[in-house]
Amino acid sequence: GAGGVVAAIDLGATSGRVMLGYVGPNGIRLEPVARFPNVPVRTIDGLHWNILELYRNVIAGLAEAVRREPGLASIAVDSWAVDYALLRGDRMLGNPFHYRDERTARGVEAVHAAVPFAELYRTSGLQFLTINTVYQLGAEPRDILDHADALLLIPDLIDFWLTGVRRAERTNASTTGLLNVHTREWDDALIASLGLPRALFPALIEPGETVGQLLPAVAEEIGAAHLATPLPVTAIGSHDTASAVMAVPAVGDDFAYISSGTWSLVGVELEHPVVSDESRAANFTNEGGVDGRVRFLQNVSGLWLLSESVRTWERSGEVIDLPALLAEAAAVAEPVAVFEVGDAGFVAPGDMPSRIAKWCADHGQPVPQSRAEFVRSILESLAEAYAVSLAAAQHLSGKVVSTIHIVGGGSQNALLCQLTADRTGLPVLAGPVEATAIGNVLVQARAAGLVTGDLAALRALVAESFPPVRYRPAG
Ligand code: LFR
Repeated sequence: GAGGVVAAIDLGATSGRVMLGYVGPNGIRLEPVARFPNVPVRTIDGLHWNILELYRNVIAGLAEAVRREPGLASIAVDSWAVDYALLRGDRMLGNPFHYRDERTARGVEAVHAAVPFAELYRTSGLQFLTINTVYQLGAEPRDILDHADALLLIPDLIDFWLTGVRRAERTNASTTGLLNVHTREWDDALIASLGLPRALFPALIEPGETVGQLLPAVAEEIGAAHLATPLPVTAIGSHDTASAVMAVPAVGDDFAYISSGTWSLVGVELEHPVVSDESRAANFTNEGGVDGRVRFLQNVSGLWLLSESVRTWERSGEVIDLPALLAEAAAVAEPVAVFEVGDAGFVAPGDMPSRIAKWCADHGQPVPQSRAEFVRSILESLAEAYAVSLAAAQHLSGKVVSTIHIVGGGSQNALLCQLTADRTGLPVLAGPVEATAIGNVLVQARAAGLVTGDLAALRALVAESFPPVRYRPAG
């Protein structure tokens, strides 16, 4: 292809962004167009995403993108997984819940009473996480489910608002717990066993296919109505982790990845799922990847532990200088506590340092005494969890890796990258920080014919455009 430009909308758990992605045979360049906070809202019935505010920012960002680049070839949206809106016709039935809302505990009980976890795992290949769509649906009131005629995951919802077309993008649909891991289709038998209306689940769409053209009213709103060709919205790996893994700048095949942001998604890429009893017991997931790959990985907690700690400290009115705090953490000389980052007690928002201190006290570990010690303890504990997960991923899949790629926000945390190299004994290649947006851009660019090639070729392009930083293990 001769190259061109597309717009990527990437909605993260703490912020969203709109980027222009310039793609050609010689590389990729990202230009940030808009960045906006994503702040959840607690109302009487629980914790919600402020979805209309997000959509308003998406529209404003797209208007700016079109103003800068009238030659835009395509638009695509990705976000975190599992969360959804229920609709009846064009109307959204209530505001989407945040996956950290506590109601899912009820859902887990209801779902496992109908279908035991071992059977869910055999069918969907998905690790047990209370946040999974299936457990959220288990907590939905019956009358609301019966009243709805569609369930749309967050990127599918934005795509629907942009185009009027309802689809379920396959990589993100794989995080619902209702997709069959072998056929990659909605599992009708499972959906029936759970008493869910089959009609809620829209036709699936593959990354690279066109969702639809912008609705005339939307095109008008973003200043694209006068463009010569109508703007398509393209399906991509709309699960942010699918796009991030797509954009890992790997040169060979023997790599593991850590997509490190609010969560850390730690694993390997496979051709076929692994749904053994052993992988179930180890709680490994088989999520759908771009180009039919399997993301065999584990959700390890992530920078959420750090950001929620910082939020706690800032509640007293103080402003935390994170780079300075990280430097202090790197200088801590005494051994610090290594705690269980995946403990269920760390999932909900709120005072994180107190919860970490309590965990350490309860488990006979030294309680961090300063902010620097808390930060060091968080990063050591994350790096240790990465090492344990990576060893398990290799053991369970039979895939042996020689390099670890860290992409996303955590790739900019030098201390975390070094500790990961030290605790795994493997070289870490860090970056790009915007892997998700890059994966989003590349799949649309390929669909639009701006660039050609298989996954390996696209990854080589990422490596050329965003050379990763290398961390060697100590000793
Ligand atoms: C990362 C991510 C994870 C998913 C979690 C909740 O942003 O998408 O892959 O497990 O958020 O949706």
